[in-house]
Amino acid sequence: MSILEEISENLQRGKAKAVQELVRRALDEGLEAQTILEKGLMSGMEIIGEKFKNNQVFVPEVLVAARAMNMGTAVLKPILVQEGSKPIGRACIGTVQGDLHDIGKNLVRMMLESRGIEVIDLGTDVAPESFVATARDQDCQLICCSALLTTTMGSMAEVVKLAEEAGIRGRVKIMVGGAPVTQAFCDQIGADVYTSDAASAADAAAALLRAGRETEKQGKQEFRSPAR
Ligand code: B1M
Repeated sequence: MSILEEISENLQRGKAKAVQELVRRALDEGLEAQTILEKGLMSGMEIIGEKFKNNQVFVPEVLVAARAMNMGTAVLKPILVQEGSKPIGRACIGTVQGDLHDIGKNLVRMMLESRGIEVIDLGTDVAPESFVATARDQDCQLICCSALLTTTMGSMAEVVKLAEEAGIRGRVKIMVGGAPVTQAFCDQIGADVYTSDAASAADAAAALLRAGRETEKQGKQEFRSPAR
């Protein structure tokens, strides 16, 4: 069994400590952090997801696997995220109201940070009002909403509506994602950007912040980059 398969296996069995040790060993053996993330940790989580769907495993097993996933990614974080560089912008991120899934949101956060974006993590079960108040009060250029449940994704529409009502829509871009979210849904609720995975979310966020800086240079009032 390869070390990536071992990581996946141990994650599925919820062996958080073993996962952490294996991730460290894989790094020592020279494997790329991104490869360990995708082919070890995420692939294990995908298998658990499939088993959960087919009623082969249940909430407790999924919970311990999720914990192992988060502990494994914690080892990779310092490598994937460049510390100490000047931020290119600021985002707030959270999983929407009623939704407790945080693995995808944590990955998006990590990828944003790896692109030099400062991130305020609001956690899970975040009320639309909190997203908007944070963006307004803490001068965020991006609001990033994650949802994993079809029953909670509607809360993203409320974030867009409240941002409009708060008068910050011109300077804040709203990004949405998560398994049930689609481009069509993003268009329907009037959010700015939908991306299907964490790396694309980081690319899109960096592009938005670059565009904001250009707008600022041209002396326009709208969406601007912070970098101060
Ligand atoms: Co839940 N759960 N869960 N669960 N869970 C799903 C989502 C489900 C699809 C499983 C299934 O039935 N097949 C299903 C949802 C069905 C639906 O609505 N269509 C489901 C359900 C029903 C539930 C409960 C209702 C179960 C119950 O209690 N009976 C319950 C709800 C609790 C709640 O939130 N109120 C529940 C609970 C849980 C656990 C607590 C046990 C656990 C979460 C633990 C945790 O997160 N700390 C859990 C898990 C782990 C899952 C599965 C198995 C895995 C989700 C995951 O972490 N995937 C999931 C099945 C599945 O997805 N196959 C399932 C890995 C992660 C990396 O992917 O989050 O999609 P994901 O993130 C991706 C992209 O979506 C994207 O980037 C990431 C990859 O790069 N992305 C963004 C995410 N956010 C983004 C934001 C962006 C851009 C991209 O821009 C801002």
